[in-house]
Amino acid sequence: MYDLVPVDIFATDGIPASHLARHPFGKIPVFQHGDLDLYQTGAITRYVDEAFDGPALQPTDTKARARMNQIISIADGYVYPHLVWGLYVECMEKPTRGEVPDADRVEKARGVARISLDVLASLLSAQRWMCGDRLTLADLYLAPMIAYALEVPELREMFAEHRNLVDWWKRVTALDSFRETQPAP
Ligand SMILES: N[C@@H](CCC(=O)N[C@@H](CS)C(=O)NCC(=O)O)C(=O)O
Repeated sequence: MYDLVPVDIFATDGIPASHLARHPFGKIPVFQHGDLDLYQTGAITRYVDEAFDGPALQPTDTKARARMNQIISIADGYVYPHLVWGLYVECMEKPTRGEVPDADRVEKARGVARISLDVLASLLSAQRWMCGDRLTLADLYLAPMIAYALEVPELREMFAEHRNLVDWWKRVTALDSFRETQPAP
């Protein structure tokens, strides 16, 4: 049982002070469990996996765990800044606000997007999930980022070049946890 509390960090009058007290960098998400306050998604997701019941989402095998951590890092370091901010926000969101996309940023993001999808397809290979037979945090980390990325027509085309990613995406979108955590429009 949990409460999901939306915070508008883009509010016109600035980030709410109560939120800044919880996240000094002013980002989302933040997490609270009893007397534990946490920010940084990597820390939150690993804690949730370890502190609550349910299937383990981190492999115990050292090599598979290293692979999961590598994919999480790729998601944070390349997929999120370039596919979500560099392409989704620039090409899909900005125009709806009457703003012009930053051409240099888009161009750079395009290059990183291609590498990112090639790399993810290669790491996925013929496996069911990113790190093998079992769903891990790597799949769940990528899921919301890929959902945004696939709103961008050119990324949809790039993604469709990888048959294994398309099949993986069908499995991800069929997860109850994915369907139940769709953001409000
Ligand atoms: N390293 C942080 C990054 C958090 C982050 O960038 N969150 C995004 C939303 S998912 C955000 O708050 N963006 C607003 C901004 O950059 O102003 C984490 O892993 O939690």
